Amino acid sequence: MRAGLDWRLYLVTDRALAGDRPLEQVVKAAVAGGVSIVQVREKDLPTRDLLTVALRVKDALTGSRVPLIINDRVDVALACGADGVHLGQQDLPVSDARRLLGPDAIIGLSVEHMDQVHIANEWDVDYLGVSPIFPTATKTDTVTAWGIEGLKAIRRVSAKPLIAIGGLNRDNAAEMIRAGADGVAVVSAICAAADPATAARALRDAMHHADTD
Ligand code: TZP
Ligand code: MG
Repeated sequence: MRAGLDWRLYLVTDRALAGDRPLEQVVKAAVAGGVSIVQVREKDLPTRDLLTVALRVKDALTGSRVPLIINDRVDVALACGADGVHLGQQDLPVSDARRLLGPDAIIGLSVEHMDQVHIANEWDVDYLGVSPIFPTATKTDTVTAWGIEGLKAIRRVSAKPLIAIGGLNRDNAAEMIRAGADGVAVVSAICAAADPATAARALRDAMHHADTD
């Protein structure tokens, strides 16, 4: 559990969407634009290659104070010295991840059903990934989308930081904050953007207006 984190703009990587640009370059630009957390999520890579990518991204984050999270893989998080891990419902249980990574690690958990939200209230998990808010072409093996009403319903029963994910961009990010999200996670809105720094800044600005509306 880590205090004082900025949850607001959470980048999830997809090097295929980054095209021929090195992922580290996209990550650096995104951080310059205001991304506050980075998750390495490269589902198709063998372990060794995933570790290499994670180490490169970690390098790109040096000096930024932006935490590095690894999707699914506690072993890779340990091997690269990441700040934490993001778990799905089929990954290692939160309690095992916590035991392996220690009390200071950031542990996130995807929630797809309301019963999972209630159970997570009892767990030592730092944030919930509300997955997905909207259907998205970036991840198609998702369950029923929560929508805005689903996000509001989760906010009513959970005190955990909530990170909304799925189909989010500069046009709907503010609505997530108004519905109770602490932050917004994006893949394509930044990784596929021609200018990731500008894309991140636009997301950040959009959410800033949500606070002051
Ligand atoms: N988990 C739920 S939806 C999603 C993940 C990793 C993909 C979100 O991608 P995009 O491009 O931001 O809609
Ligand atoms: Mg997962």
